Amino acid sequence: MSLTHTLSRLALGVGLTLGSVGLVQAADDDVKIGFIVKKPEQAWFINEQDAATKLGEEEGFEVVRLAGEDGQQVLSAIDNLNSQGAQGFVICPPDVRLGPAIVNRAEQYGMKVVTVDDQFVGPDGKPMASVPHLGMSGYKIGRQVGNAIAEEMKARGWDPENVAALRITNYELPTAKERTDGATDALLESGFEKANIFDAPQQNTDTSSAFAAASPVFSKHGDFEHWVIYALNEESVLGGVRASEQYGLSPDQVIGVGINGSGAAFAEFSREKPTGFYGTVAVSSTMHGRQSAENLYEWITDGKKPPADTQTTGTLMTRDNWKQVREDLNL
Ligand code: FCA
Repeated sequence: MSLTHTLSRLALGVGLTLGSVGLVQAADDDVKIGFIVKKPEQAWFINEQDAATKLGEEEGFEVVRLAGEDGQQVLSAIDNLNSQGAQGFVICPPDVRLGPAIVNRAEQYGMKVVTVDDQFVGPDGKPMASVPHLGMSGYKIGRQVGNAIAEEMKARGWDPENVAALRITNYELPTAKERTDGATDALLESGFEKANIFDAPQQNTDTSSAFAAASPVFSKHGDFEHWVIYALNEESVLGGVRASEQYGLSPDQVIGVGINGSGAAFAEFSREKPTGFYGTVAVSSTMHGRQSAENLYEWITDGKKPPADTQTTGTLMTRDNWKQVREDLNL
């Protein structure tokens, strides 16, 4: 072997070694994940994205915050992430039935996907167990809502005969159905009149869609003296409460209990006078954001696939204890 040949092999060897060290470092430094949410303007999702971003800063990875308000926007968000070199993303999808399409696109790019809050549904109508998920234990939290309403009805001495329920529903979203089913079951067990429950199906999971769904229900059943209001989240319950006010009901005629414990509830509890929004079952969006991002990061860096389904719990938050609960849940 000639000297020059040997030297160039050596140089190549050194180059390769240095090159691979460089690569390893680059891989560590360059972890980038997306965090795509269906409602980027809602406090719950802002907090989740904030918490994930903060975790990334602490652990040295980058979080790209993106909106995915419909299927088209989600797919372009994934394309965008791929062109930025992201290795995966956390997503709360705008429609759970987009799951297979989202997984397909991610697989094309070799990206890892985990869901938060709303779990993908497969073509068979069942949850897509292959995609790691972290979300609320919907039925249990729903039961907490129903129990809180039942207790407050008792405290106010309401006669179930004169109490109607405005149940704002979203049956296309399984977690929403679990939550309102849980609340309904707990209410019925407490002695609520089944015939007094009226449905207001909402198109979406926000305040305006709930308001639109709720208004006609009040006009149609105006003969009830007292109302309770529940839904999949506090944004929707707030839509119902606003509709009750517009219809002319006073706060002492209404008990609305939501779910989330985000800025929407804090703003309501901070009003000088109580409204028909009595409380909300608070869940830590901070924990949802951090944990889902952490799970994905570990999957990318250590190859450790996150648990298939992690379910979180909630705490009742009212005007009386909201500041304390907020602190306890790190919100
Ligand atoms: C759904 C709801 C959100 C929040 C989340 C955990 O996505 O739309 O408001 O409750 O579940």
